[in-house]
Amino acid sequence: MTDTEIRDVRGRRIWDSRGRPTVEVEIQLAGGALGRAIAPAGASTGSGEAVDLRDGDEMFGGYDVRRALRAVNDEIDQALTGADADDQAAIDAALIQLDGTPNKSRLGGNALVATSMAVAHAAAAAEGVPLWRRLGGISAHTLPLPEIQIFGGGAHAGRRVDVQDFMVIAVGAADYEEALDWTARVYIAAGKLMAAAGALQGVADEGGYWPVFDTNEAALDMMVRAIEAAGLVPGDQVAISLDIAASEFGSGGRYRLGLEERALDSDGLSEMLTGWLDRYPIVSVEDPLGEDDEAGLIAFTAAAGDRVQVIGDDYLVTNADRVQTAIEKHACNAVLVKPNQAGTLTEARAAFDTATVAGWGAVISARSGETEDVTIVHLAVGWGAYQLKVGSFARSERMAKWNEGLRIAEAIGAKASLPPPRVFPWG
Ligand code: 2PG
Ligand code: MG
Repeated sequence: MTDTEIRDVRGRRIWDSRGRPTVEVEIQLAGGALGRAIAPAGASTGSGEAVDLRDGDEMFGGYDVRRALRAVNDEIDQALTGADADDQAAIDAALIQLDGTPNKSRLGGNALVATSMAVAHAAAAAEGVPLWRRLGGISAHTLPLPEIQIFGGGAHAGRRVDVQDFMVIAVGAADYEEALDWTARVYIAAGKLMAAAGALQGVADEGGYWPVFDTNEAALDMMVRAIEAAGLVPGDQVAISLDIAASEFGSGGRYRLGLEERALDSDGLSEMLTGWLDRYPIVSVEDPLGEDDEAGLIAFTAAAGDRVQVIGDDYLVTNADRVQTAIEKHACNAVLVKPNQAGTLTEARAAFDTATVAGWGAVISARSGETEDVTIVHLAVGWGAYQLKVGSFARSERMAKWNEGLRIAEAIGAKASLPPPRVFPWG
């Protein structure tokens, strides 16, 4: 028996940032080490994602997770007890095989991802190091560039505006700490400008201001004003990043902007977005077209991929095979990596590696339903990911992650650095 042999797998029901039940898993190792992780939950999910197992009955709008917890405490506990937590790949392969479905629907992507991440934490604890250090080794020193939401829209704000995330990236910041300082200044400035306009109405699901705007583009104007009001230079110091989440307002190449009462075809939406690229300091656009509109994604990437990062989220769903296909088809030039879209850390890592080996960008990302779990920050540093997306600069389920990055930067010390500027060569 080794110290890293799994002694016990325990699931418990806890609550996420939307007040919905979610799965927490604790892994106890023979040597006494403990690992714990919590499953997040998306709202604008891609159809190819690993599926959360929800009870679907009258409790909590069908969102209860008693069945997923039973899976953890019965089948998963039995299968993993005695296995070696040191071998993440073998653990994840066992979880995938035990579930037996292509989309993790039998045991639940929520049960699987919480287990997979808890195993990683337990193995790190057994080694006596934080997870980022276990994954990245002693040479890990790169902090991810934060992508931080200022206005939340789409499915996270009752579709008040169509575009889902209006974010900033502090492209000119000298280090991680300064990137957060600058973002805090922009966030505060945006709140003051919204208040002055009589448009401050609280925040959306990820902590960005509620988007009280007449058009989607008006939010972009406000972003630029907020960056300037914070005393920063739009584009040079702080750039704009968007998640259009187009699958939420269109399918089959037909899109409907509810706010502006406009219908667009794929070319029309592409043209609208490239027009924004001409007029605003935008460095990154996620899901510009719907997940089923591959031709549209290819056309957009051909038109704009040399001056902006084009991220696939709903379209790629953290799946290495899909990333490989998209690389061959030039359908994007970056991937969003959400561990719970894949269901296990090994699969998420494969999607990340497939992208980065091809020279693509890769953004490790939280979900709109989150908790105090900070695993993704450790993955970003440990895997050497250049970017991290966590929602806004408010609400503790978001701040827990940004703050964990500060602790990791401090632990790395003088060698801690942001990625080289070539992340956004067009910035
Ligand atoms: C996204 C995420 C995070 P959700 O679309 O990128 O903003 O949203 O977790 O609801 O899928
Ligand atoms: Mg997205």
